[in-house]
Amino acid sequence: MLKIIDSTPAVDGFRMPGEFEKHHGTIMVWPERPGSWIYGGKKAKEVFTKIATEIGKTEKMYMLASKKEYNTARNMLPDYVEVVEIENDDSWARDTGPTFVKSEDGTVRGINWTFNAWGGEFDGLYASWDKDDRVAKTFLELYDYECYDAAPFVLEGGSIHSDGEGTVIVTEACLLSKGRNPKLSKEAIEAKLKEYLGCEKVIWLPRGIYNDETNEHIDNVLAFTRPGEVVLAWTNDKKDPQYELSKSAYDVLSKEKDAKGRSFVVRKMLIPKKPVCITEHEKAGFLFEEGEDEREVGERLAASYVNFYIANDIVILPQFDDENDLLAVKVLEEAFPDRRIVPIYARDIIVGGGNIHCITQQIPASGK
Ligand code: KQY
Repeated sequence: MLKIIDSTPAVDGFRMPGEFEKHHGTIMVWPERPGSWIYGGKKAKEVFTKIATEIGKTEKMYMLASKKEYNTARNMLPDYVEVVEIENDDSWARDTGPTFVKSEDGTVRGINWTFNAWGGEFDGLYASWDKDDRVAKTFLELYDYECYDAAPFVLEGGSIHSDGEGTVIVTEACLLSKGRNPKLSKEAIEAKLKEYLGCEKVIWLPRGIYNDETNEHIDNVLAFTRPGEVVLAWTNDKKDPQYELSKSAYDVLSKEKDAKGRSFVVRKMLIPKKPVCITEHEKAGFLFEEGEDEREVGERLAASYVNFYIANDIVILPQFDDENDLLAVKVLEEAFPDRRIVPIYARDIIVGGGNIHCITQQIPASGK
């Protein structure tokens, strides 16, 4: 039975570690939804397999799959990936999986947030999300993690980044959007983040990545590479709609200090030079349900190299077959001198609306 802790992480001395801290493992969810993964998800399944295979070499890898897809996942994935049967509506483990917190003595617990498909009745992306909303608790129960239940507070893991040392960064565009917690003020939302993530300071960037259907999650525009150091999605093209969005983030970061009083080292990471847009062939491969947000030919996707995932020893970086691909590799090589950068072609993920960080969720290692 799932053990719900009747308290909050802050009161109990728990905090959300940085993603760059040691992991026990990673959770992913096998791609299946026809409104996200085109042509039966053939290519998506291949790229998810590639990512899980890489991560599984360096930490425990859990792949959640529906009963219907269990055998396909089992047959495609290496033996060292644990395939777990859990029903779901889609594959965004960052948003539907638990967020983990850790105490000084090394105990790890999970948080369950309410998930409403990025905006519920207001501007959510699909009409029914009840299976996704159960994923976090089901995983915590199966693997015996104690749970802080933050429901009915609505939040996705992609909308927060923690440095593990008291600072969390979010975007106003997402956390203050009408489809999340419209009855809560900015101050009340910030208080919730402090209570559940055990942080002392929340930094609000105004915006995220242009046309990001999550209402501009932080994890597509900015990531911590270590405490005090971030990478920021950037363009030098003043005519690009991303320019003002990135500039507003840069202006905040240039003036702000983190919870420990440090100014930020900001590494700019150019977005793909050529906008990544839906093709006719891609559009024809989707099967949308009633009430689901549909893609259009020519629609610009929120493609950003910042949506990378830090695993033990490696960083998995999305690539778009673009002239800026290699620049992104170089930025990460500088930011992570002790990790191997693993570039993976990720067009087959971004057509679903997110990227490598959005489909992964880290579980911190227990112990000191
Ligand atoms: O970016 C994410 N964290 C999720 C993207 C969801 C897209 C749904 N089509």
